[in-house]
Amino acid sequence: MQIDAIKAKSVQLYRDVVTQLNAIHIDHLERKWIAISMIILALMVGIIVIDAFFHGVNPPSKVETIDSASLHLSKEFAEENLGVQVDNKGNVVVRMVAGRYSFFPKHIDVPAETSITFRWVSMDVLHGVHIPMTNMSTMIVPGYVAEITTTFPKPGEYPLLCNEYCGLGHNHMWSNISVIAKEDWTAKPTTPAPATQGGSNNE
Ligand SMILES: [Cu+2]
Repeated sequence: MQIDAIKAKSVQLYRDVVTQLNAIHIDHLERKWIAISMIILALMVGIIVIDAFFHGVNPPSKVETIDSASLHLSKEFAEENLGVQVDNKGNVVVRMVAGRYSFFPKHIDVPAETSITFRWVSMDVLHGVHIPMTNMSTMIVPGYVAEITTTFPKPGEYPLLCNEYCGLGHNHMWSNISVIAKEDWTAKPTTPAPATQGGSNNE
């Protein structure tokens, strides 16, 4: 009985709103523009929803959290684990810490034409990292791990800049990356590896 009453009230309310809207004079052209704006809005929201659910486009951190205050005590981001490492599957992983006003370590060597996974954390405030001439750009939000996988197509020197204002020294916050030809790159193995007799040792 009560549900019927609510239903009847809602229908009446809907009718009232429609009647009132019809009573307002809206110019024909204006009506068209309202429709166009609504279509654009629906398109934008649709793109965001499709990207989020079907293409996996999510915030860069993927909600992997970390305590910024105790990074030096964490296993992964302790000082001795920073920089370039090759894991046991042969993937190149770079771990870097951003802090006012530098990236640590200050300089790294990576191979060209190789997929490299960067893992970033912030020790203090919000930072950003951008490597000009590449598609590498992400925010480094304190408390989260930002992960990006990229490939440098050719050897060279690449600057690495902070692109989120983080304080008075922000414009001095940069590092650089030397991208070395794949065959010349010698990585520090994570586990003692047998001595290699020349040639490529990063496969
Ligand atoms: Cu900055």
